[in-house]
Amino acid sequence: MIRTQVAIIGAGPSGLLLSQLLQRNGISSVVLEQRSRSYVEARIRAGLLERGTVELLEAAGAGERLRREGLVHDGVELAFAGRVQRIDLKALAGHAMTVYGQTELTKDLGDAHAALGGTVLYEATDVALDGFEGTHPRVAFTHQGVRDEVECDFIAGCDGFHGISRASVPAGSIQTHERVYPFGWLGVLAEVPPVSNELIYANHARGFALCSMRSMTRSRYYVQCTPVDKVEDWSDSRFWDELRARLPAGYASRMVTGPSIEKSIAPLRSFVAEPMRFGRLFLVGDAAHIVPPTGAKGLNLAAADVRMLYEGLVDYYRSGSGTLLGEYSARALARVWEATRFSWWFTTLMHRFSDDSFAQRLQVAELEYLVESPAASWSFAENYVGLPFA
Ligand code: RFL
Ligand code: PHB
Repeated sequence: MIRTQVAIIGAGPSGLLLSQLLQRNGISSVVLEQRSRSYVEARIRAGLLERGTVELLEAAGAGERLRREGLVHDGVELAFAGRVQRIDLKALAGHAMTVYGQTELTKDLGDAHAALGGTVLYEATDVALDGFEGTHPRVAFTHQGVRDEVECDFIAGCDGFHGISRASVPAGSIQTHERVYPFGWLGVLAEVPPVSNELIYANHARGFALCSMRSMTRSRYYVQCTPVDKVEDWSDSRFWDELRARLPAGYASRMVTGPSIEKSIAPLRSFVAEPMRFGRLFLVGDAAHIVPPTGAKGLNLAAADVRMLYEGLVDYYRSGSGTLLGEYSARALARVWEATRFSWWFTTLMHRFSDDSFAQRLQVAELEYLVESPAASWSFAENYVGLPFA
């Protein structure tokens, strides 16, 4: 039996960041992760960090390489109807975004955590939560063939959309809201210089495309695909042809192509579970909510949850007051719904849903308004860089 203050399920960005922040404030935790460390660190996902996320990583002592290697982007480009328009995020909303891969961020957090002597039990299977509705929460698990248990004050469910934490809550205590979009994103990573210095979000009659990057020599590109497409359907040459077809001519002719290092398809969905607290169990990050990647909000929302929970836990252990912890669910959900709205809106604006020419013309009209109207550009920019914390 292991005794700790906070049991954390999942060693993704949410779980590692929370554990690290608690550790630096003298609060003990044990992280239980079902996969191996190398598997967790190889998962290619997000790439774009809000300023608040960067600050939290620095507070966790995991921001040194990020400061050195992260690419600061002051703007983004929107391509539609044959034109390209830049939105100056820095000038409009006062903040830039930082390009830094989730793979690198997870490695940095893992290293910082190990350096502080934090405990992560990788390949912990059959995790089972109990007692969180009372005063003695427990988490049972199997590690290296031995069944064991963590006794704790609180459980943080940081185990992603398919995790066990949300599934452990009695059905009558939780409400879920969901929108599944009729398309996916096919993503390719390639060792080629990015086509532009900034990200390009493209609305095209053939479907959405996104040009992102991981460094000045490594590009991350996406095209909208059907929900039934398989990675095997997409040879590298088919992918590059499709991407070029969806970009303005200047970019298409300039784009450097090369063999893919990774290729994967992600379905798109919006999902929110309410509340995010059940007695002594708190849901954090993708365990509680999913946004489509269009707004680059998923990882940033997870970090915002971590910030609020960590503040509540520090306050609880310092002052004995449960007030901030009691506000966790409402505070986190307020931000979650703002980001859910923005991600849904930007997804709806940029993707092709059907052959409906009326809908396509409306998208172009809205994009024209977005780039021409200072008020509309400002609204986009303040949401994209991340709304301020209350
Ligand atoms: P994770 O990363 O899913 O980690 C959960 C961890 O829990 C483990 N786990 C379990 N452990 C023990 N027992 C169990 N029963 C368990 N079940 C699961 C898992 O193995 C895993 O290690 O959730 P977390 O930490 O909340 O982090 C969330 C982010 O990973 C996610 O929101 C982002 O990747 C979303 N996202 C993006 N977010 C951004 O902010 N900016 C972006 O640019 C961005 N781009 C993206 C994205 C997600 C994408 N995909 C693939 C969905 C681009 C894509 C294509
Ligand atoms: C990425 O680089 O993977 C990325 C960037 C912006 C998004 C989504 C994904 O909106």
